[in-house]
Amino acid sequence: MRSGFIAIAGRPNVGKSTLMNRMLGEKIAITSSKPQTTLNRIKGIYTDLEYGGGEGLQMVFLDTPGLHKPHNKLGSAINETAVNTLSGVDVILLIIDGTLDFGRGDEAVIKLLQDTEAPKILAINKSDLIGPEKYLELYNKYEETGLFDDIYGVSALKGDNVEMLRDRLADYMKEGPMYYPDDIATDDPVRFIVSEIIREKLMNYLEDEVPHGVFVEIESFKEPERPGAATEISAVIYCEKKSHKGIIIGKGGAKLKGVGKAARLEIEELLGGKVFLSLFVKVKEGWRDSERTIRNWGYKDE
Ligand SMILES: Nc1nc2c(ncn2[C@@H]2O[C@H](COP(=O)(O)OP(=O)(O)OP(=O)(O)O)[C@@H](O)[C@H]2O)c(=O)[nH]1
Ligand SMILES: [Mg+2]
Repeated sequence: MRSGFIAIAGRPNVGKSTLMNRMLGEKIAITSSKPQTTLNRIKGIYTDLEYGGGEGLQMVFLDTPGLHKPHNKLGSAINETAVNTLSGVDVILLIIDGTLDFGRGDEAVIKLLQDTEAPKILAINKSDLIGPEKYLELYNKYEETGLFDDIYGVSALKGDNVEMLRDRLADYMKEGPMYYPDDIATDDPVRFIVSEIIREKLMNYLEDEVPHGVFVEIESFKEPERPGAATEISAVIYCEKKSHKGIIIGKGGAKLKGVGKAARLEIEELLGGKVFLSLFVKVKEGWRDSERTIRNWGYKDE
């Protein structure tokens, strides 16, 4: 068996989670068009028992929060999670957004990578949106750094070159154990995945500052009492301000209903059965700057 760990790193919103999901062929990490969607380290497991004529392959992907200049304690904590993930892996996959020009944020990421030991591969993502000139410009810029063993242009959204990239990453896997059973794509607990699905819908349906100050806590999770009955889930959505609570609930409760329905449909798919989902909204003033809350809610990498 060949196995190992791959850290997926890069600035916010470049498509890290989309690319991980695409490499796994399954949705594990939530995604949105807004930066700072991923707030924890999310594990995605790819197993191919047929690999190498039956030798077998297991690649453990670690999707990380986007590297950025933090503006609050939550930001610092998630940055730390991302940076910590870069050590101890077999290979680092840096992802950049091909539609953006190289800037100071990218410079900072390169500096950070210079201090890491693992070999590195670069993926220039969103290639579906750019022409060859833009691609070449970025390619040359990153090639110059001498940091990367290989550079690929990919589209996580369309799937272009993604398999090729995954095959290349497999080269870095070493003779080793099968870390996880071959039939699971993540070992994140169901409760966590459910809370993430709800948070994803909030990220998608809300605007401006509101979605970034949202935390979802699963209050209760009751398995169906008999076959065919619904799983009963109740969750609390915490937001940072009273005014945000109103926005989340919406006129006559319409917004929250929409979020609830979209989340329920996806949770039903995940669990393979009916779900009864109740959502409540509470305010926790300025929690993103509370060290204690961030720790309690599992955003601090210990
Ligand atoms: N056109 C296009 N859009 C993409 C591609 N990959 C990702 N996106 C979009 O880019 C946005 C961000 O994707 P995510 O996967 O959430 O990005 P991320 O890097 O995980 O972001 P954070 O978790 O916030 O750090 C989403 O709207 C995706 O649909 C791509 O190859 N092409
Ligand atoms: Mg992400």
